[in-house]
Amino acid sequence: MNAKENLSQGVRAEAPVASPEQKETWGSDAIAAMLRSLEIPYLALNPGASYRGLHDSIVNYLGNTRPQMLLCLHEESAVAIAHGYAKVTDRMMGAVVHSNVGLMHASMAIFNAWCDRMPMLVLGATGPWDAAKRRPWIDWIHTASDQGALVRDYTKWDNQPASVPAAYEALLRAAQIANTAPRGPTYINLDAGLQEAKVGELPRLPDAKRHRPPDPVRPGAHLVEAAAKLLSGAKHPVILAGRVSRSQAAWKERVALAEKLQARVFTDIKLGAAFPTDHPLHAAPPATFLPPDAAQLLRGADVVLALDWVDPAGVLKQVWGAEPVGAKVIQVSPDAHLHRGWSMDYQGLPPVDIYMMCEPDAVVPLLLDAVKPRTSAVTSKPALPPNSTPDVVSIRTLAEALNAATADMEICLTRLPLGWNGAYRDFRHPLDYIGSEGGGGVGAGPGITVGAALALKGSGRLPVAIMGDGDFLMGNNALWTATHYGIPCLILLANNRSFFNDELHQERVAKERSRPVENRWIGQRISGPDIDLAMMARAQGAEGIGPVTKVAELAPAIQKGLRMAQGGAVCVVDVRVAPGYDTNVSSSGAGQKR
Ligand SMILES: Cc1ncc(C[n+]2csc(CCOP(=O)(O)OP(=O)(O)O)c2C)c(N)n1
Ligand SMILES: [Mg+2]
Repeated sequence: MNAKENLSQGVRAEAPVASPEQKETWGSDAIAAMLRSLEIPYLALNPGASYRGLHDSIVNYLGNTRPQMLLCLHEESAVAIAHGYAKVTDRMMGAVVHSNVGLMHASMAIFNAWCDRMPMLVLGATGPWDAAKRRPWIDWIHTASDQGALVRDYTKWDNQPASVPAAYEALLRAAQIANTAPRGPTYINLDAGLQEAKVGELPRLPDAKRHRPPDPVRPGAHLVEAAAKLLSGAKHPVILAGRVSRSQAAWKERVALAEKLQARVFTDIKLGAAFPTDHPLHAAPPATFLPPDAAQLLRGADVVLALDWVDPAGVLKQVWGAEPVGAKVIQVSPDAHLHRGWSMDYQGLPPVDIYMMCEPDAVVPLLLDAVKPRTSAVTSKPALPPNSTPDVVSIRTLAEALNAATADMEICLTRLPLGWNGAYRDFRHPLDYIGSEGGGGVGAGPGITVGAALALKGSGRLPVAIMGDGDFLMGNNALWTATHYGIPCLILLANNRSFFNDELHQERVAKERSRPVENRWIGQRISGPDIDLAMMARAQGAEGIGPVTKVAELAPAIQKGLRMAQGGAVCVVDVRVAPGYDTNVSSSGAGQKR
């Protein structure tokens, strides 16, 4: 499917009655017109008086279309929805949040999008900057000097324009910067005074086409040549396939490059699918941390091509420890363009022999042309051992039931729980899986799922999330936005009734200190009472199935959920899984946390 074409599919509209013809326009009308010129398809928002001017302009000046508003019950959902939308389409939509308080609610989701390098336009507002125009009390508490400072360390750019022409330019620049790799959120703070000022005739709009993001940067020919030489002469080349687009053409080029080089390919469960996991060259199931056998395999590499891998230094350290890295490293990543001082999400500094500060999608075709084919017999990889407890409802039995039920269906996994083992299901298409939230902020799952489902609506590919109960409980009010606007999706809850990841941490600490491991559940378990998660879904107009407690109930429940979602419903299945992980989600050693 082409998610870009899907914009025309639309979602349920909230159509305003027509406004009378008016000569007069207001500042916020001009801002709304600029948003339309920028082809922002949707604005996910939670309302507030600080942007009542813009709100009116979207409804009454633009007729609530292009962009269309999507009402959200929490700012964190609004931003997570924009995040999920970008993950599927590689395109930006908007989120609007109210003054300082809305921005505070939004901040974790903005951080997630930042770490995930996903573009979005976050619009905010402030009580009139002109103190003489402020209403008593409320406009004062909702006005902050330098509001952008709240999110400056995890946005690419922010601005508070003081006039309509300045707002035009700010929006153009924000869109251009957000959509230039490495992509990320930008924030524009719209002064209530500016929004509500009469501006007479609409000030002439600049031509958005003349402010588009630049073409992808290509590496110098000498770098391509040098990299191709290294790769072609390698005995054991390895590709670390990291942040890449959802383009199917780029996917095919990566496969062709790996095949031409007979290179082993690693992928990362934190990121969207980057390479077919059932391909003989795919080295090991995608994981949060490299499993020991995969690290062993990587140790045999003499040339490593890192395609915007999230943490190349970390992986190399895992493999070579304190020794010098034994392979030549070709780094393909524009990421350092946004490395700054506050957040360490830039990870360790990898040793690099050839550095192309470009996006993988721009480099892979050049390398594909330049490398010489290698022949090499690739050994087969170990299969997952059979499920030793098929009679227990676990994440694995859930995965097996889902796989059986979707054998002939195109689905998009929009969320995976922490305990997921990358071998549970193969990815064969860039939209088979869109990756994690990026910033480790729990609660992103529901919003990202709804945003992804918005982008996938009408595409024939069904959004399916498998989600922890903790993640669901923190962000589940995003469901209402999905039911309200008719955005179908299926959420399967891997409900272990616990913030279980952290039970494991308490267990590690207890062992380290020779204290009772039995106490690991205290302050972690979400039971007594058990929360009826299916009812939380039904309360928001979604279908709620479960709790499913027996293996025999699992397949019918999943089939029913799939049918309902295919029929247009938002459906949640509460699957009570046994606590336990089949994968390493915390790396090793003391001081590790997630
Ligand atoms: C906003 C936020 N709060 C707390 C954490 C710490 N944390 C990491 S995983 C986790 C548990 C998530 O629970 P759930 O989604 O049910 O998955 P489970 O651990 O049970 O597999 C918590 C609380 C976090 N990463 N983000
Ligand atoms: Mg849990």
